Formats: sequence, structure tokens, C-alpha cells
Amino acid sequence: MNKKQHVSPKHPRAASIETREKIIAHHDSSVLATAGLIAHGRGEAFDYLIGEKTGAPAFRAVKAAATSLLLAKHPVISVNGNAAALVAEDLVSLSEVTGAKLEVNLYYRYPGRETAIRTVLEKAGAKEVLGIGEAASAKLPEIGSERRRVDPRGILKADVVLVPLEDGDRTEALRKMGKTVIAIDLNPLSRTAQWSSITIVDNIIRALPHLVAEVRRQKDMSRRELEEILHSFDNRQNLGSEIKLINKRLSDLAEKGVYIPEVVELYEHLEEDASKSN
Ligand code: PTJ
Repeated sequence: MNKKQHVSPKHPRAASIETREKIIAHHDSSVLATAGLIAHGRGEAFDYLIGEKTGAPAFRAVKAAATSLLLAKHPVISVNGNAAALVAEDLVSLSEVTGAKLEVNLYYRYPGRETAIRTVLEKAGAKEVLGIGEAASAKLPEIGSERRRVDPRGILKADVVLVPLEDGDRTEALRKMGKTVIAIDLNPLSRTAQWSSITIVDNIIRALPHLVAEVRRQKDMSRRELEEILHSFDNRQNLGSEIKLINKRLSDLAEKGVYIPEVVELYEHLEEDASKSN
């Protein structure tokens, strides 16, 4: 059991530390798998690379994802430990605005985790949660892990599945079954990001509110307008733009060396002092 640390709101990384505290607390209550802590750290590293903000390619993917969910006949939101820990309320809002079902689907289906996640979702307002216990009675082909267990009312019959923070195997299997897969993954190089139909390279904490807002914005659009949005989206190209964005950001940073304004100022003062003393 971990003791919650007090985080000063003045700390420059307060939001990031608060998120860590949340993740740790959910690990203590079995919502989060231990590997979920590692996955979170990997996500943080990629978030630094994209500048910890939603970039233009991610907004394009959010737009296409919203359209895809609105056009779907049987949309499903797959929920794992990290997603439930970080954005339970937003997942429920997304389910409400799109009519998508919420289904718990886990890599580490250890005793107690499914029900712990269901409790978190229900506390956030979910009326129905699929994929719990015997309800996950169907099996996806060619997957070695517990992720293969799905609910016949949910992922099995879904035409569009949103998979936040995945491991690539299931995304690959779902695509091979002809389903549209929307992923939210900070790593544009992950197998999930590469296999998905629409990849939102962004932190799930920022991406989900954008997605909910975008669905609301598109709700009154005609079917034709929606189909045009999907038609003009190219995931391969968009992933390329995402990698270029990281590349450019790193090149710019490499030029400057430091980017924190106070540190830049400090260097300028030191240079001034040095030139005065020469
Ligand atoms: O809850 P379970 O049992 O289903 O297990 C979930 C984990 C996350 C442990 C499992 O799916 C896993 O091992 O995932 P990976 O292979 O580590 O992939 C997780 C991906 O999510 C990585 O590419 C991370 O960069 C990315 N990621 C981590 N945090 C975030 C994120 N993407 C978006 N938002 C985040 N906050």
C-alpha cells in the first residue's frame, strides 16, 4: 500500500505528479495492472516528445474517430485498467453521446480486476458494463492473451471499437476480422498505432474530452458530410505527420539546447556577464 503524497499546486509538474498519484492509488485497488505503471511511464516519455499538447495530426484523428463512432452500427469502447484509472468520467460521457457500449477487456484478467473496473465506471455514471466474468464468453481468434475473451453483445459483434492504451495483438486481430479500430496511443510507433484504422497520438487525458466535444459538434451533420470526413482521412499519412511533428520538435530543441524560459534567461545573463568581464 502506498501513502499518498501531498503535491504542492506550485510545483511546475504538479499535474503530472497528481496523475501519477491517481495511477498509484488505482494500482493499490487492483484497477491498474502492475504493468500499467510501466505503460504509464512509457506514455509520459512520448508525451514529452510531442510537447504535452494535442497537435494538429491528433486533432485530425479525433475528428475522424468521432465520425466513425457516429456512423457505426455497433460501436464499443474497450476499457482496460489505465483507461478506467485516468478517464472513467470521459469514457462514460463518450458512451452516452455516441451510444457506444462500454466493455471491460483486460490483458491481465486477474481475479477482482474486472469488478474493480466496473465499480469505477459505475461510480462515473455507467449504467451497463459488458465483459465481466462469464459475460466475456466469446473468443477472438489468434490471440494468446486474456484479451481474446470478449462479450458477444459487445466487441464480438462491434463494427467500430475504440481501444485506448492497447497492446498490438488484439488490434491486429480486430482489423483482420474486418472491424474499424480507433486507438489512443502516445507512441506512434507502437504496433497498436500502426495496426489501427484511426490512431489518435495523444494523451488519453486530453484526447477523450476533445473526442466527446467533437462528437457533439458532428451530431447534426448529414450522413454525406460525415462520410466525406472519413473519406478524406488517411491514417498512414497522419501517422507520418505525427512522426514529422516529433522530428521537427526535436530538431528545434536541438538548436536551442534548452527551452525552459527561465533557463534561457539564465544563460543570457551568464553570457552578458561573461562579455562584460572580457
Ligand atoms: O489493464 P490491462 O490488464 O489490460 O493492461 C493494460 C496495459 C497498459 C498494461 C497493457 O495494455 C500494456 O502492456 O500496454 P503496452 O504494450 O505497454 O502499451 C501501452 C501504450 O499506451 C504505450 O504505447 C504507451 O506509450 C501508451 N500510453 C501510456 N499512457 C498513455 C498512453 N497513451 C495515451 N495516453 C496515456 N495516458
